[in-house]
Amino acid sequence: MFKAQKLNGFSQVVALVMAVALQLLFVNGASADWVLDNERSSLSFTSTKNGKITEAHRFTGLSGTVDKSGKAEVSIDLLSVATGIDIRNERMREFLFETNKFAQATITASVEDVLKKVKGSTQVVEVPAELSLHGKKNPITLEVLVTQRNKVWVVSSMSPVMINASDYELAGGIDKLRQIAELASISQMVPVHFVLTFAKK
Ligand code: UQ8
Repeated sequence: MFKAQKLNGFSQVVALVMAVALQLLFVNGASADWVLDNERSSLSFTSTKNGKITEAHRFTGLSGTVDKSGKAEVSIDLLSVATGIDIRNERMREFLFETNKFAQATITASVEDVLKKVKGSTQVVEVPAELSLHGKKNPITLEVLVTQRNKVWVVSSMSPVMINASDYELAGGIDKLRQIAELASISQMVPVHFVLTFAKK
């Protein structure tokens, strides 16, 4: 009697584990049909100081997914900021992005119509999206060139996405960087460019 009960209990645990595993498989399968390939993607931005010195920078840590229902999400690891000067990277993490509080920026969009329209072709489309950065969330419009071929989606900016630092409470951080570097000015308008590759999972 005791033995049978113990076996039943064990079987129940096995059944539960299998059910959870199956559910995880289903949920993952449904939520990530295409996964961002960081090696074949890039996201860069420029800064302009003293009204005349423009420099290009990038984030090296990108991740993201697009599922069949068209839910797209891209995360930017703000710790991965790469300006070519280590001390500047550190200052941007600490005083601008405040990565101890806001380690990532995320972009979300519904691209169901784009997936249908572009399948097997290359087209320019406008994608309404939402950018969450430094604790602030704002709508943005992305004008992108989208190509779908051989189980891969490539999405690139046709025109730069213009970010106004004050929309994300980053104006104070930029001023702090300006003071530390003893500069007369740093532009608050920041153009962002990207090329993203999503590969079939
Ligand atoms: C299938 C389908 C269609 C899918 C679509 C999927 C989808 C939804 C895709 C999403 C696409 C996507 C990823 C879009 C991107 C959207 C955007 C806009 C993301 C935002 C990215 C971001 C976080 C950008 C940064 C923003 C920002 C406000 C940056 C500020 C930059 C500035 C102004 C930096 C100042 C640098 C500077 C001049 C510092 C001064 C300085 C210092 C401090 C220093 O220490 C130093 O060294 C000693 C210097 O050098 C001498 C300095 O110059």
